[in-house]
Amino acid sequence: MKTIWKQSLLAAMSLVVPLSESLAGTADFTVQYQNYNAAGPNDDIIEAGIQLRNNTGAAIPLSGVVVRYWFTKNGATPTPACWWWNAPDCSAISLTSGSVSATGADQYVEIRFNGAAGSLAAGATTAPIDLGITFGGVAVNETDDYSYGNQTTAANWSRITVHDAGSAPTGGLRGGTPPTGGTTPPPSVSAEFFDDFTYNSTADAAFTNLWTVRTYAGGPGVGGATWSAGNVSMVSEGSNRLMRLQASTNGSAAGTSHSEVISRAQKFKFGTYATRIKFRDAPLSGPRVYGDKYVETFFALTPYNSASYSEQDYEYLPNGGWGQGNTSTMFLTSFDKNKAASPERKLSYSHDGWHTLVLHASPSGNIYHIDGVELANHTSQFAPLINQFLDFQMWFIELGTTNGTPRTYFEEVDWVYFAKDTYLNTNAVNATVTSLRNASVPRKDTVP
Ligand SMILES: [Ca+2]
Ligand SMILES: [Ca+2]
Ligand SMILES: [Ca+2]
Repeated sequence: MKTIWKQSLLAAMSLVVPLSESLAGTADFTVQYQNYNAAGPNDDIIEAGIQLRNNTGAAIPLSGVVVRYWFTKNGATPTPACWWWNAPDCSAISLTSGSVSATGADQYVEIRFNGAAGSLAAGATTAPIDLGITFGGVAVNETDDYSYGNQTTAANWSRITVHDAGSAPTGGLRGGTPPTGGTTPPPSVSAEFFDDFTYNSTADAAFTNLWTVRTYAGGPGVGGATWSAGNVSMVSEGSNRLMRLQASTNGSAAGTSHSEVISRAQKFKFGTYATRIKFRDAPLSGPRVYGDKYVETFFALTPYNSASYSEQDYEYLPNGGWGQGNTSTMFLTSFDKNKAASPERKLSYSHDGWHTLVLHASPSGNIYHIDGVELANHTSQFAPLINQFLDFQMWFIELGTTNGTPRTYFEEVDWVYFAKDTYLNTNAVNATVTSLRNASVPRKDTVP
């Protein structure tokens, strides 16, 4: 997803806005609303016609934003549905519900868009989305709902709001005014793992207590390559510390080294897996040789020979590979117990730079997010069956063998986080990391 940056604001805000917050405009969108059920404010149906207008000068991918409708459920159980949309249709929309504590709202329904919804052109307005919320035959009061209005033709309406995808309920504002007067209950995390990689070096006992740097030979990747402990280091970026993984080659297998950092503990199964990671397209040193097909990764997996195998991968190939030519490609892949791969999901564009990866692994499957946007959803066939390791790797699929100049590629990791049996969105993960840092917690492990 490309965020629509406001360059003038970016310079002014970059010193004060946490990375997790949207730097896009809070008035990028105007919502237009009409009440399709205005005649029934006390029945068991809410039916809203919702349109989004793009106020900016650039097209905005709808998959990068969500719409929230705020209401009180009056003790009933709401069920949201997209009843009608003609651009393209309801299959491009999914709906979720969430709880809040605010004036006029104890619930919201979130409209999400997938890639089929496309982009909304500068100045354009979507066709009306017919949002239905039913209450199982229980009559509820709509007039106490924050987003309620009784107009029967479309009019600008600030009480239905637009936010960055993945944002906290009232966060990441892109249009409208969310309700106030209460706080959003954060999901309560019973057990968590966090490492800010604040170490002096990989020799620190605190590091080696949690992580193993691989030195044994073998797959994946180029046969004959070594896995070098020297390819993992701790570096500074301002006052922040990062873990750096490198992979080097001179075009020959004997001159090739990989790197891997894997958690000592195999205890991560269902929950939120997250990391802030800097993928790099350019080498740390030497030439960028497109014949070098290499992988920058974050993933979770069981021992390879387990009968209850599972693996969930973020695999970024800056120089392409695996049939992608030289095109920078991110693969999001899960493997089941028979090592069968999930349907191919690839993102054919550069991921150079910082990204926040959030994976939800649950009994119903694995959902992959990058920077708050859901980008892959693999079914229960691929859910973990047993506890897994956390893992970072850099390795070559194949080499540019005609170039003998030594070169080194790299990725850097700011932090890694896991919440057991709890599913935090990207903003909630970022808020959790911020609060751990504010409490001067460089690492934490309460996962049993
Ligand atoms: Ca109604
Ligand atoms: Ca109500
Ligand atoms: Ca860090």
